[in-house]
Amino acid sequence: MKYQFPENFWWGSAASGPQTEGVYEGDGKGQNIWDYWYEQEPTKFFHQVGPEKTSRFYEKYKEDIQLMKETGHNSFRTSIQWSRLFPEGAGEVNQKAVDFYNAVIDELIANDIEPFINLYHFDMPMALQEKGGWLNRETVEAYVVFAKTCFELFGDRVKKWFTHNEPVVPVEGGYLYQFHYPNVVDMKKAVQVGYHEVLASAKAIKVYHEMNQTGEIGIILNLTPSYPRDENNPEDVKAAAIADAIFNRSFLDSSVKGEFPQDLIELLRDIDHLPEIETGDLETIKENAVDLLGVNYYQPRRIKAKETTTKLAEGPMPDDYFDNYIMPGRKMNPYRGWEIYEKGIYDILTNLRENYGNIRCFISENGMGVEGEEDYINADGSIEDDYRIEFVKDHLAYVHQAIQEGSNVQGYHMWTCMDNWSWTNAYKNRYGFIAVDLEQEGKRTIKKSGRWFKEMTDQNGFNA
Ligand code: BGP
Repeated sequence: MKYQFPENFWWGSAASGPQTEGVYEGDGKGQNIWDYWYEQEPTKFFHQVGPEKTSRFYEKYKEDIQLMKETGHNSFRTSIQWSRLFPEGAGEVNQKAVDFYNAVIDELIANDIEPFINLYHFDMPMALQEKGGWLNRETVEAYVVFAKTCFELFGDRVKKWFTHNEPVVPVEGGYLYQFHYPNVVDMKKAVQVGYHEVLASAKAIKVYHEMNQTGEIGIILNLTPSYPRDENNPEDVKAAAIADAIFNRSFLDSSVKGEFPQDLIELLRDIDHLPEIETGDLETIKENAVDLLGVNYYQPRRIKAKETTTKLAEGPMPDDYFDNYIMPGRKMNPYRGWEIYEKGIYDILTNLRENYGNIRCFISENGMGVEGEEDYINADGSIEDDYRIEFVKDHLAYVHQAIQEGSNVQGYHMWTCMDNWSWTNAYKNRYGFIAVDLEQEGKRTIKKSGRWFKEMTDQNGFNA
């Protein structure tokens, strides 16, 4: 069967500033929470590898952009590091950062690769974190200044902007499950942090539109479809709906419909965890929905009604309402421990079509990582990552089906192009279709999947 995609489909990959740039303390960059946390607790990081050891995009961006071209990109997403542009989070702009991002944007455009720029990818400047980070409402205002500065500096050439990548992750990681700084467990704080992220996003969208910019602005969400263990068991169905409200609809409804889901509001009210909201906030959120939605998809969430009695924390936690469940017999990613469920991507796109006004969207991350070293390297140095090609094909087949049925999908970006540093997982999972050899000054080698991606994008589709 031939899977042919619409004309002008966006093909490419996604990355982020903190995971690729390097020069983490050079050229005027300020400290962010990752730099700080690594300094304080290096053992939290896989093999104790911290944010200083990236793929060095700061120096190698020209070479990398050529490789993007060679692997068939017509678009590429990265983020502007807040602490590079504003070393203190607010105040003086770092001119070296302006020069660097100008150079990257110009180089992409010169190579016919459209820059997609995200503003926040988990990288709170430490000067703001010291005052509470997203917990402090002042951070919302600092973020709006950061966003406005980016639109002013780069908006003449950047026409696709995103306010956040996966805003639920700093909430889960920093305030519930301890894989981001500040590494606390407190659901009330988690709710306030998430609320401020939503408000910051709406305010940035408002500014963008008021500036009469000529592009589009959206948000990137990791939508994790929540399936009940047994669709005929009302308790499982109810538990799955709660997980969906907390982890998906919290950000999806507020970004696309401009309002928070009623069941989530009721749940939070019952435990006295509603966030502090100021007059006018809800109107701002209502009036500033996104133009465009990025969907990151890696894995589904399987849910069953609560059976365990163990409590993860003294106060309320999302896990008080459901248990996660591993469905027997399912295909798993042996490297990451995640279920591989290709149809999940189709279910998300169908849901967006049926319940979210068929919002203009694209797949902004999808991919598979290998844990540990790349032991699939042949003696001659070639890298045969057929499993990655299969993974992408299987997901693209479902994206294709959704498009056939009317979903408004504009593109597909893989996570990621170059193997890169990934937060506390460092280089545990190598997702790139281009290998990066850290022992050899970051030498790049296109993997089999990178060559396949080029062929596929040249034909705007593939046979399977
Ligand atoms: C996404 C993030 C990326 C990247 C990716 C892989 O959630 O947007 O920043 O980290 O996941 O993550 P990991 O290496 O933890 O599997």
